[in-house]
Amino acid sequence: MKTDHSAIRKNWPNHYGDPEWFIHDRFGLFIHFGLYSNAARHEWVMRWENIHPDTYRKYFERFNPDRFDPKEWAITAKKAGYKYFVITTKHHDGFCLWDTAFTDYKVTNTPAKRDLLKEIVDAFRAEGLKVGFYHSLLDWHHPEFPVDGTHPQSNDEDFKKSAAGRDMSKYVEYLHNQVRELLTNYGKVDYLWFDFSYPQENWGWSVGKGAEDWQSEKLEKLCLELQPHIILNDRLDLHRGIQTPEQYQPLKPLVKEGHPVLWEACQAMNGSWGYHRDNLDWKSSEMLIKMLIDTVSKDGNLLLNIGPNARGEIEPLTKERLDAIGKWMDLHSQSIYGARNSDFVTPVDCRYTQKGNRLYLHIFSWPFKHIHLPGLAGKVEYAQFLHDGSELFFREHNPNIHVTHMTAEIEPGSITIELPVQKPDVT
Ligand code: FHN
Repeated sequence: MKTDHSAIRKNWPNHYGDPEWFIHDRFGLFIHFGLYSNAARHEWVMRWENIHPDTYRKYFERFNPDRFDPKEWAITAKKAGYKYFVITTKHHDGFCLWDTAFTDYKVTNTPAKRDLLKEIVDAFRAEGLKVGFYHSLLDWHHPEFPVDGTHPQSNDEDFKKSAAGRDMSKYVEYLHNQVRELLTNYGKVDYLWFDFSYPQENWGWSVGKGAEDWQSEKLEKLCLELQPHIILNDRLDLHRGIQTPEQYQPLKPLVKEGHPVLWEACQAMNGSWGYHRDNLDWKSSEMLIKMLIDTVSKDGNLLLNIGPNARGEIEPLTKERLDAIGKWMDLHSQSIYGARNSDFVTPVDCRYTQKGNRLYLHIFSWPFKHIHLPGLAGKVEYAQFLHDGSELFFREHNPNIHVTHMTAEIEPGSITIELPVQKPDVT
């Protein structure tokens, strides 16, 4: 069933910004870039390898992305069809990608010596993409962040003893101050992506932290005072905002407490958000295109990640996929932007995306000769193949268009379309 957007809007927090741009844009770029990019073994490398802060500091002392070109990033993102981006301002390791006044653990104190966040925001804004900030609630560097199971030194009993008296309220003051700084000094920010609360039951090996700990209500209020149009994700543990299924595709449009909600699947192209030199778990270009189609066919957004390497480059395996997605979007973005799910029954191994009275059929596995489209008989004036045949374009009640590729109805209530014999190359 087509989700009732009026129901979504009724249940959208009315103190949040208008999400219309988000619903239209559908496709966002997640960027994980920081000291872990130098380690090149996942953004949790400090925790997974229990790296002591003194050892991890070598990445700080050597952070100098000499081939960093934010304009090139922004142009590449635009060509790939992205409409907004979400950049890691600070990840769990506590390193700040901007010139913050609240810590020395920041990019302007590394050999990079520049406010990279400002350069990224300026470049992407110049290409017309909406601005999103990822901001980690966790902070393994801050001296008052209570050591928990996520912390790289959570196996170090002496360290945990020395950290016993940490004051969470002092850390939370720091957290709120930095969010204030980010939402004050970088112009219009459209989307804030907090990450992540973890009540005890989710992370047995941590002390667990929730909305009370982060003073989430106060933090949310601060964000909306500074940027009244902003939208937030659901990871302040307030159970509202953009729902963020991670690394999986929901089977149908997301519903929460009986009503449809706005959601965005966040996905990495391989098994790592931060650059990982050895990660072989790459999704193919075709799979990524199908993920985008699948997400929109369920009335959701896709936040597809890249992890630039230590030199600030988008490396070849990522670029190859972005180029393929861009080629497909160049031909078919009209079936993504402003489109949504359909209430027509979807044929096997296909997806529908719908925009007004236009229905787009996306063929995920190529049948031998015919596709059976239930429920369309008498509803479609015509159909035509667009380009590579990976979609059909149905426009209802528009007598000015010629019928093509249609065979006679084979049974009441359905139509069958005849496909070219050869499966064209989708990507
Ligand atoms: O721990 C982080 C992880 O490193 C990454 O940033 C993802 C992206 O959604 N969020 C957390 C895991 O849920």
